[in-house]
Amino acid sequence: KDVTHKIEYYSRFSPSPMSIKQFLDFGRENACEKTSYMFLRKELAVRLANTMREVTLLPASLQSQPSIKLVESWYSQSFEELLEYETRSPEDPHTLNDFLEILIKIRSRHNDVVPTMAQGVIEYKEKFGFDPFISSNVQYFLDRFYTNRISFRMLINQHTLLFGDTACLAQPKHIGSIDPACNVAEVVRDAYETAKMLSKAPKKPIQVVYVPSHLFHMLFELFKNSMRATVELCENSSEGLPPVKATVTLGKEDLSIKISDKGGGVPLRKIDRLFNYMYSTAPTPRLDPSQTAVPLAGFGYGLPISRLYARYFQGDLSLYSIEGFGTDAVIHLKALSSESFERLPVFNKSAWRHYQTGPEADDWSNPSSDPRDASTYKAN
Ligand code: W6P
Repeated sequence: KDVTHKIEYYSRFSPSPMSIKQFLDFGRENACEKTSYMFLRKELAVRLANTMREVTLLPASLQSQPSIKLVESWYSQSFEELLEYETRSPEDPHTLNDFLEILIKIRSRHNDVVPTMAQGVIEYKEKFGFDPFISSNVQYFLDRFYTNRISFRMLINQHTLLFGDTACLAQPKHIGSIDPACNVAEVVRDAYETAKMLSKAPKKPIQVVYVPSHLFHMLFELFKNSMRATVELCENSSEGLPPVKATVTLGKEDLSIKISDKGGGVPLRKIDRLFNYMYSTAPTPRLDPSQTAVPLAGFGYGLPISRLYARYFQGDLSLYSIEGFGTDAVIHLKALSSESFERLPVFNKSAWRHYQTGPEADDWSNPSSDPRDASTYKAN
């Protein structure tokens, strides 16, 4: 009952929030273990007591679940252990080391608080079912309870990392658990790689019998085009560039590679021109000798020749563009080497005819022709 009185006493103090800057400034030069001890023995008790009082406000049907009771007992035990330091002087030669040890013990006692609370909620639901009123109480309570736990562990971690034996061993540039120059992209990559390892989908590499230099030629061309479109669309935008994404898929017949950009796309009418040798050479300012540097992508012969590489072994290269949005470029290759015969030009009658007649006469209506009004037609 003395403990209950102490919980009441400490719960009347409000927790003192610390800024990251304060954590940093305190931990940086000549961090004082005694100061940290004096602050923590009170602050940790205050934060524990505040949350323990809140547990007592939960509906009895929840509080009485065995797992919730178990968590409560951990909190009481830790609170009592902290109280032993109320009167211990920081000058006592054992105080600081004992305190360090008890913090580590408390931290590991509370390791499984989250799954155990979750178990308590399961126990409640098994007995009483789902109740929206209780659910909103639980939501409110657990948000606050877990926030308290995060803060409690933050304080313990700072103290143990700054003043423990293995201090400044792991990350010399860190201040406790704080990295003053936390590289966000690095953490993103690390999290991605770790998640990928965990979800061990049997991702064996997609393989094919092919000529890598041909594949590189096509992909390099498509990436250059996508990047140019993206950069040109977004050069005056304050936001970052939308990513160019690549998808590789192996089916029974085809190995397909899609390169997607959000570079604004090309109107359908102009897509054929991208593969047209004459069209794509026309406006190049060749007379300027100072322009020796190769442009990123000039829509030169890159695309038509890339398509030839794809078709050479019975594949293809297609563009699917959405004007105002972006472009998907797809390379289709034969998945089976037994299907990827060379596709070769043959000189024959059909070829000969191509040089005689030129483009095929159009047998579809043309919107720009004169309207074939009956009266005018007769007059001509
Ligand atoms: C574009 C134009 C283009 C050609 C080829 C590949 C991708 C893209 N994106 O905007």
